[in-house]
Amino acid sequence: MDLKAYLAERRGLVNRALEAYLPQVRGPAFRVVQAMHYSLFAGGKRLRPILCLAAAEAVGGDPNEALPVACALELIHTYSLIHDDLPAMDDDDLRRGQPTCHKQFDEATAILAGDGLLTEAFRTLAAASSRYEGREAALLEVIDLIAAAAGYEGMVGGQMLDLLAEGRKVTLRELETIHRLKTGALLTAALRCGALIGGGTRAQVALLTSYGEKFGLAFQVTDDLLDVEGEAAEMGKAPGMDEKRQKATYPALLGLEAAKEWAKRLVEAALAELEPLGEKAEPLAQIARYLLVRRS
Ligand code: GRG
Repeated sequence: MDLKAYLAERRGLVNRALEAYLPQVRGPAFRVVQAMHYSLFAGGKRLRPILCLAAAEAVGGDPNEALPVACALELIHTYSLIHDDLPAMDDDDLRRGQPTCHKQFDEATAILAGDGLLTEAFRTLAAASSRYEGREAALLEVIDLIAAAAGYEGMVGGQMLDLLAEGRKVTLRELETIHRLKTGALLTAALRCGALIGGGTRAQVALLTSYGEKFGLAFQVTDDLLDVEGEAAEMGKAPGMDEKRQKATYPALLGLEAAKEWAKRLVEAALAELEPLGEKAEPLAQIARYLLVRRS
């Protein structure tokens, strides 16, 4: 399997669907829609939607069926990046290789663009009900899971813990909790929801959820490693920001080599969860291995 071609094909599928779901830039409040478009189409790997589609595929479902759910996850992810970049949070100037939303527009517009994307995500899910006739219970479960993963028990809670940890020493356990919530919850939801909407059995959904939990942590460890070793041109943002802000990271807490070893062990553990799913889970296996060599 050619992973590069697979990712490019899936990114195209997701981008076309996102274009169709997002409202057109018009109307009296067009500026906020313009800002939503700007951040959504400023690049991005589309990792969460791709994982969602691949999870549906891994349980024998049709990935196209999972597109509305996949797109809702990307809308939420983009909102979180816009808000994370605001002066009140990380105060970043560059994201996905372009000026951040508040730099391109202004702070108030960026806040509203994030709010607009979050709201649109749930509208996209609600509008998908006609597509899932006879499977409304699965769709409701998906909506509940995504809300929990994005909200105070997930990403929003993780962001709060991260802000509260600034300027003090955190333990490895605390760091893991922050990342499990801040980044891991939405990644895990992508896999779980893809498996549910793909018609997976409870056992298959559980396997993909476990894969997601390990993948989520491995993703964060490799994100921390990229901040130390990555190149700005490839990452679309400046490296070295974690150290500058004295943020707790895996390389800072464990050392560079031990952090790399930890990422490898997490990827191996994620791969083990896929074994019972066989060939259909090959894309997910390759995406997990790719974490260890990613440059952005
Ligand atoms: C503001 C509610 C709120 C939450 C923000 C996700 C998040 C929480 C902040 C992002 C901060 C950050 C850089 C975390 C590291 C891991 C991460 C989420 C990286 C960005 O995700 P990618 O690499 O980005 O999938 P692209 O641009 O490819 O979509």
